[in-house]
Amino acid sequence: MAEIERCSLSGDASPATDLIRDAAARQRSGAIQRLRERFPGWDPESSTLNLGLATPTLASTSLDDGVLDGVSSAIDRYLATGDLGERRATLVSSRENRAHPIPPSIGTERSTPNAGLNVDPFLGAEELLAGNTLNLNDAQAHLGGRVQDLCDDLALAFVAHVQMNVYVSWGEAPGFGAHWDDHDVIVVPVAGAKYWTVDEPPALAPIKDVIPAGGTGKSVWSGVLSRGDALMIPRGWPHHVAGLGEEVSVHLTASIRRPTALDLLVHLPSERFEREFELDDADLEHCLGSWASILTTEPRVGPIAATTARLAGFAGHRMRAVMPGGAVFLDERADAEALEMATNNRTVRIPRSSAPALAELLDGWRTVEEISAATGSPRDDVVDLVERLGSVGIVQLESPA
Ligand SMILES: O=C(O)CCC(=O)C(=O)O
Repeated sequence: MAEIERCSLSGDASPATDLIRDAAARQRSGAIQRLRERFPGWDPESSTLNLGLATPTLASTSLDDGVLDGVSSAIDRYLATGDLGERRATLVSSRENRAHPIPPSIGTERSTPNAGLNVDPFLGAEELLAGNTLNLNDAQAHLGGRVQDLCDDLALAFVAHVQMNVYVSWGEAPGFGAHWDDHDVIVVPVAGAKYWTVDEPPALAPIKDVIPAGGTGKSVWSGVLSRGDALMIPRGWPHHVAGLGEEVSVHLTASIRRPTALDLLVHLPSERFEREFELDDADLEHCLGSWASILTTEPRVGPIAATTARLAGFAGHRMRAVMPGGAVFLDERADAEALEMATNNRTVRIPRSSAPALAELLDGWRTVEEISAATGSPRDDVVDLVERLGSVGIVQLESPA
């Protein structure tokens, strides 16, 4: 997105921006509540408030809600049939504890002109049995709607970029060895068990390439994780993993990338660096808003479903709007008729009279008819709003059964 002028989180104190801001805050609270239910024993709210220095937390996952059902076979199918680019999938060598692109020796490229690289199942199995680890990054779109829901809730709760990474290994595979990540991590085992050790962090809020990458040897937690457990490892806490016994082990890692001060400063307009450098509240609000406005979630439906829904005037379709960055307003572009928001890395103009309808869409799944009845907005205005929000990628749609 081109550099945008001033972002505001509070809006212009009009009824329209107040309504949207409050609905976005409720959307975030709803996500925090759902996370509490999915991970009993973990308090996402206190985690979202700290700067990544809370201690690791062991929680459980409520498996009966089906989040992990079918995930193992979805991973397998993706490895064998997906188009695995260099950063999408890696092979972590047990000798070097380092990730490499999938080597041509285990990749299959079908003989069609546009074929992409996949992992050959039998040759991949040989690598696993030799103690190497297969890793898939940013895999959430392939793991089913429940995993995507989890990613969306984490993104909303933490106001952060969230992606789901996958690790598959066999036996005593050592994976990456001791290392720390510059993002928060939630480990969710899917199959098999692994022994995890977490160390004290090497420094307060360590920065990559400044603080050494390995462990500190001062273990604060260790134990076996298997399906039904979840381990929250804050940014900067070194961890290492060892497989157990003769079984295939699969775990998901939600990586939650909250902004550091450096990430935020990147959003400061360049002319602010030319004057005597002193940040005021408006600068900070702009940096936070601009960071939040580039957060995205994965689309749920493609152009076929969107076209079908539009042709039907959305009749009977349930939909909701998801703004992972919350409400970010561009007050300088607003006028008496409309306000402008920055979301999902784009900007969208919204008639002020549509603010109640947007609040409904942020509050949960609704049909156009329900929104129209609840807000008194004419049906055509609600459809116009859905089209506007859809064109910036924040509408999730469910087709009628
Ligand atoms: O299993 C591995 O190889 C490393 C896993 C890891 O570090 C993680 O999930 O964050």
